[in-house]
Amino acid sequence: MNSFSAPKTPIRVAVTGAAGNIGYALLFRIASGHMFGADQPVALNLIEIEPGMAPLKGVAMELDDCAFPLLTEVVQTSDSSVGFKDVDWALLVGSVPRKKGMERADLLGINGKVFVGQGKAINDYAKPSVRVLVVGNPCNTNALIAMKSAPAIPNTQFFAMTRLDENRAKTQLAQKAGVPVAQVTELCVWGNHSPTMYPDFENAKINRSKATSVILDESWLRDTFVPTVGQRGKAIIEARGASSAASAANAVVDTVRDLLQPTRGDIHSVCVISNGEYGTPAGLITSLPIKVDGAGKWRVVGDIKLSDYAKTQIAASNEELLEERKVAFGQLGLSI
Ligand code: NAX
Repeated sequence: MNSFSAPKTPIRVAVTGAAGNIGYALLFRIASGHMFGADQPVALNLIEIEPGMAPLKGVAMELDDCAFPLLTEVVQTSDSSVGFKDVDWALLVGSVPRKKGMERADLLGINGKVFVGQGKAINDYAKPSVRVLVVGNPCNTNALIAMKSAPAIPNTQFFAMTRLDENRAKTQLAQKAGVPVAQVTELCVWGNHSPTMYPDFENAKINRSKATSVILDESWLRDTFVPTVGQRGKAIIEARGASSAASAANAVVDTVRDLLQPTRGDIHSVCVISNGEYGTPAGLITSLPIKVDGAGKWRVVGDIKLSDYAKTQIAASNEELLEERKVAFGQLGLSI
């Protein structure tokens, strides 16, 4: 007897900033099945601003030339109403970088406008079940602005990325302890994706034991590890002459994949809407420890014990997010 299974419907993924550095490292991994699985077809909606359309054409040609069996369609557009049409996922990677002479407040306002527009387009054209992951910086506040601009989409479907920070932190601990990185688990990065983020080494595990019982040098943990993780992006720029791209794209793949499958034996750092968990200000999109259940629903892990030191670090990072929100919302005329 023959058994036939119907071909799966493609997952449609919008990627903004698709011709940029992260886009170039990300698209090929989505199209080859690393994000959604080896039997899941995907369609890509690549979104760029006008100056990015010519290089985007080249990227699309390279996607063609890979002959990916899972890739069913590639849309190239600078029109958000086309780019976000019927998408299941919106990966918002593109944003305007800070230029010489630009104040932080200017950057928040400029990017804020972009994310208002993209949020509205997602609201109007994407599937109601769309999930939105913001990578473009300042990613927490950009995600919050997109969420506010998309009232028809549940707040729980908006995320910003701190997985790169989690991955960086895990490797730092693994190298210090001299163990393979897979042995480092339960390491949550809390707060803002900025140098103020707090990688919680006190609750992290190394080979299922407390990391602090394996790495006994507390001053290294506080004074070297924490700032090294916070400043890693800067260190990459100094070494490479360009910002993290492949590792950022890898973290996008990790984030989406781990939001789609039940979490086993670990927790993950994702910036999600806060309901006041662990004293974080409700209504912010801030990095929290999450797990996904068998039905694909995420929740904030509720039983983590934070020391006074950790609480102070997390509060300072969230204070920065409150300030970002105040400045950006003020400029955009959004209400909290
Ligand atoms: P690039 O400057 O290489 O690429 C950005 C691309 O976005 C460009 O092609 C540009 O034309 C496009 N773009 C700008 N505005 C757009 C808009 N309104 N709509 C669509 N496309 C638009 O930057 P890249 O290295 O790819 O980094 C992208 C963003 O990721 C930056 O904001 C960067 O700061 C941020 N990062 C975030 C990380 C995180 O962990 N959350 C880590 C890596 C990275 O620093």
